[in-house]
Amino acid sequence: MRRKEKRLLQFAGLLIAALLFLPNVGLWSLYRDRVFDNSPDTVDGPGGIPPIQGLNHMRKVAQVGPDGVRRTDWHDYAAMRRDATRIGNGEQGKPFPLTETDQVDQAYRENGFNIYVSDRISLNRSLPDIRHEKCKQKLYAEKLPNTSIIIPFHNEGWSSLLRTVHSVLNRSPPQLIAEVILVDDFSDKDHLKVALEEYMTRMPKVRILRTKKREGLIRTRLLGAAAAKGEVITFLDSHCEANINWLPPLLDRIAQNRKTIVCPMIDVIDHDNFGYDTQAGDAMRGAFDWEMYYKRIPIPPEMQRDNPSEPFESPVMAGGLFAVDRKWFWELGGYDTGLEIWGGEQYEISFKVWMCGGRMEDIPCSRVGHIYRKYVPYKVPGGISLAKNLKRVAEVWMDEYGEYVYQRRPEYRHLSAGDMTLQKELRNRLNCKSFKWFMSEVAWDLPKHYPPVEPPAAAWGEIRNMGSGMCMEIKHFVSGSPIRLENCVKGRGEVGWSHGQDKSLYHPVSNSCIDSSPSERRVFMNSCDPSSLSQQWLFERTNATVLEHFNRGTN
Ligand code: LR7
Ligand code: MN
Repeated sequence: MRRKEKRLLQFAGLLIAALLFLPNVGLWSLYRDRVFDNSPDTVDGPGGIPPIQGLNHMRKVAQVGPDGVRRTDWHDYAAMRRDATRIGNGEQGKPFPLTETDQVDQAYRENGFNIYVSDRISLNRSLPDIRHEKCKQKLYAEKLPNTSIIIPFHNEGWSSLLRTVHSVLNRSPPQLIAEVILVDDFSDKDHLKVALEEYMTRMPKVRILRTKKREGLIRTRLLGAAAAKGEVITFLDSHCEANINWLPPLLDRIAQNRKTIVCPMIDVIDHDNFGYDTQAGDAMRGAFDWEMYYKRIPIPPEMQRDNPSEPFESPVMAGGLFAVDRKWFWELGGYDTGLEIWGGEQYEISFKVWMCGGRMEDIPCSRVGHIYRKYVPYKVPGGISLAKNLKRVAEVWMDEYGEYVYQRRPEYRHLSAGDMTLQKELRNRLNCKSFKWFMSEVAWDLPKHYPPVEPPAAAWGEIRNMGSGMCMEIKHFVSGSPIRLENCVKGRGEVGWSHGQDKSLYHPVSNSCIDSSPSERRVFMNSCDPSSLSQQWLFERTNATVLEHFNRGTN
């Protein structure tokens, strides 16, 4: 064969291969249409796929960046065109027109959102592309890690669960999805048994795992993570909808730094009408108040973000939707398995990734909708409290800042939260930084919104030794006086002390304070000097409840 002919043949071969295997053009795209577009209520656009203004010939060419990384346009324009033509209930993320009869209590009872409406919207419904304009131009590394998608569920509605899975498969490059793992947390609803398994036989990438008893969302996620094979694990709630090109921006950040945990923008799917929209204020930092409620705070101007499409650091995640390098997740110890049913795990993973050498970001170009429910529909087994989870997190991670939490939630102080040895060991082993560091370097803007309140921190009266029953008193009412033990006599000036807000141990009668000389290992009385650290004392623990009773004289 002559050289020229050989070239021609090679070229033709390549062309055929491309037609066959490229995700957006060849047979594969037809196959995908067939597999995923068969939900019973699918509404197809009229007669084929007309070109949409601005969506054709948009693919940007791959570029090699200054770092030598080849970046490409990951958009699936064919799918976007198909989506843009869809009309029908809830399409383009539009609210479903509700009549009063649609809003009966029964519709909300089992799921906390209107399941009647959900059932009448296609499992493949289209969503509005509400990303920042700049997101539409962005290129991401050509070589990205693949991911296992892990979706825990407990008694989730049929259409809301399936729409989660459909949206993920419809809107992710297939080569980036290693698998989708549905983890059933001991649901008792019929539709989640055989029917679900049968349905999923048509989706070869979907696996179903089940817990053997009700574990709660934290250990359920762990079960999925332990079975995952992807390089990255991506957690989603069981009532989500992934939006256009949501996945590459997440994986790209992990590819750049495997210790970065990334969260998409979480959009709101209305629990009444299923309209799709941003959260109020859209991009914000994740934070908490001192009662440990999750809060969102505005991105401070000091962060100088001139490009709102760029990732930004967030102190705390919302909890349910994030991607993490699989090995890094396990290096961080996964989650504390002592966390029960619901809540607290978002703080645990956030504090520990920041304090133990990683970081966390929100990614404006990645958007996923979540149904924010009207109320929690499922039962929480008796004896289980969110308080215990929060206390574990505070005890292991929050150091002296735990005190602020106990100030606001005195009932946590003496709550027993189980054994935390393993968690504390992990923190030591990973050589994690202090919570003070976290507050000053990561969540530095949080106190402006939720100022921690210094404990009214006080104890006063006699200081009685529990062995001898005797009291601490000063020998002379003069500076330099030693401190000694003497029988306690109520009202005798020598034995009255107060441990004030300023952390001094004050003796009001002599108007002097306990001072210390660390070099001589000696304590003695001295005139009070509020600026002197040698006069400040901190109880390891104080009991706000007891103090409060004492203050009010209720004992
Ligand atoms: O016992 C349970 N077993 C489970 O498997 C209880 C729940 N689950 C599943 C459930 O089906 C769902 O898929 O776990 C997932 C999360 O439970 P939800 O949807 O009841 O939680 P939520 O959306 O009310 O609450 C948020 O905070 C939780 C705290 O533990 C979790 O981190 C959720 O994932 C989290 N959701 C989000 O971050 C989405 C944005 C909402 C916010 C803020
Ligand atoms: Mn949820």
